[in-house]
Amino acid sequence: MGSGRREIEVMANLLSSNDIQAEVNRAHFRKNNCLAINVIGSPGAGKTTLLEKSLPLLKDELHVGVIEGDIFTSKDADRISVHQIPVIQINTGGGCHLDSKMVSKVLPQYDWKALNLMIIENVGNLVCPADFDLGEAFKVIVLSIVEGDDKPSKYPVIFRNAKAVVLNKMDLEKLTDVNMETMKQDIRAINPGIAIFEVSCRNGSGLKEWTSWLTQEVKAYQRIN
Ligand SMILES: Nc1nc2c(ncn2[C@@H]2O[C@H](COP(=O)(O)OP(=O)(O)OP(=O)(O)O)[C@@H](O)[C@H]2O)c(=O)[nH]1
Ligand SMILES: [Mg+2]
Repeated sequence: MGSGRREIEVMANLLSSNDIQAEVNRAHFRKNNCLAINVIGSPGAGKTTLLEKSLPLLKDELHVGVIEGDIFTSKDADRISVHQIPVIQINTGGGCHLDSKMVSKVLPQYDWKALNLMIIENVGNLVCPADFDLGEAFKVIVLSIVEGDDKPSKYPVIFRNAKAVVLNKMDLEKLTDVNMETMKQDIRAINPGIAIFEVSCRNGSGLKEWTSWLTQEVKAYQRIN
């Protein structure tokens, strides 16, 4: 009982120190007029692929930087660097999520005058990253439809806290028993205002809608900033 209480206190302190640094990061993004988004999803949902496919569509109007979060390896940063944009890999060395201090350490390495969108790909995980504010303007979920239509109701916290969800791998719909209406209804029951995009990174469907929405979000952020 006693040790249980101590564990709860430790977790609360960890979160509050994370929140303090997150506000510092948020002020940094605001000062530099750069919209920062925190992209969250299970391992293999297609987060890096979505970035790879979105960057060519975003590049005409926006100047994009990327922070890649992974437990080990720089594989995702290597994939993004092909697009000739600034990208830094953070390895958590075992941690299942990025935190605001890890993000703050890499911020000085970017040329902020040259950026208006910072995309942070979190460690593949649909649970832990939901609790850690990085200082982003908002969270985006990438959920591959093959994970199953029950996932939004089983993992509601992240859906409650996100501004948009990309339902990826739509090209595989016919090969699965996923019920798209159930999935979307469950998402809207958790978060009625969330923007939902049905995308296939494989055949390109839905990518234009997603990137146009994101471009508008950057413009809206810069207007009110
Ligand atoms: N069929 C299909 N496969 C896809 C699609 N998007 C991504 N994939 C594949 O899914 C696999 C995982 O994609 P990644 O982009 O590496 O996934 P991720 O979410 O970044 O994974 P982690 O960074 O390890 O968490 C790759 O083999 C992709 O080619 C899609 O729309 N359709
Ligand atoms: Mg990835």
